[in-house]
Order: sequence, then structure tokens, then C-alpha cells
Amino acid sequence: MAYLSSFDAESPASHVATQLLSQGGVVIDALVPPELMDSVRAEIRSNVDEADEQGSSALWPEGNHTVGGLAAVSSTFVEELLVHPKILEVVDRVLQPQQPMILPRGERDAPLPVTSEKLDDGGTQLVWRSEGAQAHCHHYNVGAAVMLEIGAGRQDHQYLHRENAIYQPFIERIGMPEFIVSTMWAGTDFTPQNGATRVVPGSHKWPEARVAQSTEIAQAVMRKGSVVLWLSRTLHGAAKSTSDRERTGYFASYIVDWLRQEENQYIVVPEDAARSLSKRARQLIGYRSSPSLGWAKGRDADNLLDPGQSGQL
Ligand SMILES: O=C(O)CCC(=O)C(=O)O
Ligand SMILES: [Fe+2]
Repeated sequence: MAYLSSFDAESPASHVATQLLSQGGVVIDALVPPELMDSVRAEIRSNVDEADEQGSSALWPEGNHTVGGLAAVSSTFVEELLVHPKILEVVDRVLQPQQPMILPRGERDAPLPVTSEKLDDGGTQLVWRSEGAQAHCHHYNVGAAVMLEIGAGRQDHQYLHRENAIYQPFIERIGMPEFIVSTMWAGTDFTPQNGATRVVPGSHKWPEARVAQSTEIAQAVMRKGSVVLWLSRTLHGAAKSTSDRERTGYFASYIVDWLRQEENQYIVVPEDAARSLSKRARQLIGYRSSPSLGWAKGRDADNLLDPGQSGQL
């Protein structure tokens, strides 16, 4: 039987990140108090009609509950889970941004060397030198931030899938630096019966077509307040349920800034709602630009809601 390594709240983020990169998935046990999860669910209940929680897709059929745009629906989710420093430090270590959220800015902050070569007509051509470059991105953003609640007795396992599938067939699977870290917070205990996320350790290094054996599939069995993390190429999926209780999970992915966000944060988190968030949360939602992507003339690159300078204009 496969299993996931488990860390605790005191474990250094560097250890968590090393294991995540080597195994493709890890659990951090009891990273926040369980009561905090009740606050998140209560905030969602007070802001979202029950009818709007009903699942309606192949991935999330009727009987399951889903809520999108969590960053606009639960301030506890945003300020306690989404920007949890331990998680952000792990993501800093895995996605290696030029502008980390927690780690000090290092050499990777240096822009890629670019030279200006002379053309024979008197003009010039920019030539980028990528040798030795370490950063995977300028910064990272939220891909999606959603509640995924497995209904009591959900009949089928969700298909095992890789998060990178949302960008298929447009990007190459092999040879890309890591570009997504997914997190799933346990809003209730995650048990073998109630649909704890299935994760296949090591599958991030498998060829695409290799099919998992049941003995290779682990389950993120964890206490309420714990979190499971996995990578873009790690096979995973929600499990079926034989329980008479729901399994509530809060999912957030972190993606490199140069890929389009999976869930449209500018629609689900309107500007007014974004203004009420902490700076870190606002940046993660996407109100931040790199020198070349996402700029808005006359707005501040680190806080696009404020006047300032971003982009080349
Ligand atoms: O709910 C889970 O345990 C995993 C969900 C998932 O991977 C998805 O919906 O893409
Ligand atoms: Fe998924």
C-alpha cells in the first residue's frame, strides 16, 4: 500500500518542499486549529445560497457541493489558509519565483541576462541568455480557490488526473520546470471512507501513459486542519465515499505568473472585494504584474489597484 509522508506544523518548509519534489505529494498534519475550518464553512454558508453549492459536472456530480471564488467568500480562508506562511514558503521553494512571498529575495531575483546584438543594417536585436537561470517565474498566482465537498455516499472515485491537464495539449509535459503546486485543506477529517483525496506518490515522474495500480495509490487521510500538497504532474483525484457524512475540502492551487489562471479571479473576486484583502492575498489573486506580463498603464506593478508604474508604457 502506498503512503504519503506526513509533516507537522513545526517541520521546516525546506524539508516539506524536498519531500514534495521527490514524492510528488505530502501531508502537513494539523497546520491550523480545527475550529478555523468551521469558521470557513460558516462564512461560506452565510455568503452562498445552498442551491448554488450543488455540483453539476462530471467531475462534481449532483450530491456533491462546490463553491468557487473562495477568496471573495471567506476571509478566514484567504487570510489564514491561502496565505499561510508555511504553505507560501513551500511554494516559494518549489516554484522558485524571482519575487518570493516569504523567502528573502536572492540571486534568482536578477533578471535574465539579455544582450543587444548589432545588426548589419544599424539596428539591434535582443538576445536572451537562459544558461544558469534558476527562476521558474517572476511571481506566482492562485490558479483556483474552491470548496470541494464530497457528498455522503458519493458513488464513484473521480478519475485520477494530473493538474497539468488544464494546459494540455498546449504545453509539453516533459521538460517544463515545475509550474503548479496544489493544496487541499481538510475542512473535516479526511478518512478512508469519506473520500480523502487519492494521490499517487512518484507518479509525477512517470511517463504520461503509465496506469496506476491500486497498490500505488495513497489516500490523504488526515485530521481536520491538515493539508495535502501535490505537484502539476502528480496523479490524484477525489475518492468515493461510503460515509454518511460529507468530506469538506478547500482547494487552492498556486501557478506561475506566465500561465493563465484556471479560475478567473478577476470575475470571482471583484475589485471591491480584492481591495479588502491583505497585500499578499491581493497579489496572489493576480493584482500584480511582472515587468512584461499583466501590466496596466498607470498602475503599480505590485498592487495594480493603486496608481503607479507597471509595464513599459
Ligand atoms: O477533492 C479532491 O479530493 C480532489 C479534487 C480534484 O483533484 C479536482 O477536482 O480536480
Ligand atoms: Fe485535481
